[in-house]
Amino acid sequence: MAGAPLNIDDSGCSLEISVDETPASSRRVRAGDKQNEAALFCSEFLSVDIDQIVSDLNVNGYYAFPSAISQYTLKTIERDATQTRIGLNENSISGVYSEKQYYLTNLLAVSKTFYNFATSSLVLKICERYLGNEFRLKALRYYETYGGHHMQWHTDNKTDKAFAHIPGIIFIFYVSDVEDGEFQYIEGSHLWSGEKAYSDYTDEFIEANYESAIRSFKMPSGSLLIYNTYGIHRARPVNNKNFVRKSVFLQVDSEIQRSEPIIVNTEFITRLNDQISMFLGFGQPSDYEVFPKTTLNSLPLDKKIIRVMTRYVLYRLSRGAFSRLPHSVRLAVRRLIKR
Ligand SMILES: O=C(O)CCC(=O)C(=O)O
Ligand SMILES: [Fe+2]
Repeated sequence: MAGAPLNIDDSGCSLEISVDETPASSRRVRAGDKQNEAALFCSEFLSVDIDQIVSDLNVNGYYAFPSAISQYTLKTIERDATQTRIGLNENSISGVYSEKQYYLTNLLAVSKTFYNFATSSLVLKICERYLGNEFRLKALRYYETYGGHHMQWHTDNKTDKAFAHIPGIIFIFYVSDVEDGEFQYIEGSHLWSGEKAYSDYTDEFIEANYESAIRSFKMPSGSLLIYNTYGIHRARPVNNKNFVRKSVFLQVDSEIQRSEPIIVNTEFITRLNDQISMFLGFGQPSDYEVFPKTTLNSLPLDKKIIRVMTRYVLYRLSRGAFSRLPHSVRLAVRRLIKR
C-alpha cells in the first residue's frame, strides 16, 4: 500500500538517516533537507520570508501563497490517497466516504511524499516560529469535497468534544485548481472569536456582521493556505452535482499531550530527532476521536457501490450454491473451468 519511494531521478529528493550529531552528519542532513524541500515546494515558495508568514498570521489570521507545492508532490499524494478508496474487508489502509466527501486520514501510513512534507524543515520552522518550541501534529487528511456539501462557518480551536483554548495553525493546500468551493476566512476573527467560547457560527450571523471581512481563496492547484485555528472559516458551498475539490489538511497545535490517532509507516522515518518525535507524538496519547466519524451508513449508495455490492452478493451466492452440488459435479465443473 505504501506509495512508491521517491526516485531521486524523478524528484531530486532524498533523505539522510541521522543518529549522531557530528558536523559531517549534520551537513548531510542539511543537504538532505534542501533536496527534500526542492522536490516538495516550488522555488518561489522556498525563498519566502518566515517573518512575513508569522506577521500575516498575527495580523490577518491567515497567509496564502499561490502554487507553493510542486506538481510532483500533488500527483504523488493524490495517487497515494486514492489507491484504495473503498477497501471493505481489505487488509490495507483505505479511505472513507462521509456523504459528500471522501477522506483518507492515514496519509502518513501510505504517502512518503506527504510524510516528507509534514516533517519538512520549512513546515517545522513555521510551526516553531508561530507556536513556540512545543507543538504537535493534531490531525491530517487528504479529502475531496463534492457538490452539495455544506460546511458551516466555524473555528478549529476545539477538541473532539468541545471548544478549547489551544493555540494552533492549519496548513491546507489545494490538490486541484479551486475556482469554486474555495476556502474562506473572516479576516481578523482569530483576534476575537476566543471570547465567544463556541466554534460554530450561522451563515446569517456572518452575513449580517462580517460580510466585508470575508476573504475568499480561489487559487490554482498547489496553493498553500496557513491559518490561525481561532479564525472563523469554511469551504464555500457549491451545489453543482459534478463539482470536486481536492485538498490536503494538516493541523498543528501547542497541546502536545493529545492528538487524533497518528498512524505512521515506519519505512518513511529515515531521520528522527527530538523535534520530530514531539511533532509526531511518540509515546503520547492520541485518543481524540478521528475526524470524520463514519460508518457504513455514511457511504452514499451510488453506481460504484451498487456495482461492488452486486458483484459481492453474486459471488457469495454462487459460491454457496456451488458448495451444495454433489462432489462429482463440483469436480466436473472445476475441470471445465481449468480448460
Ligand atoms: O476545506 C476547507 O476549505 C476548510 C476545511 C476546514 O475548515 C476543516 O476541515 O476544518
Ligand atoms: Fe475548519
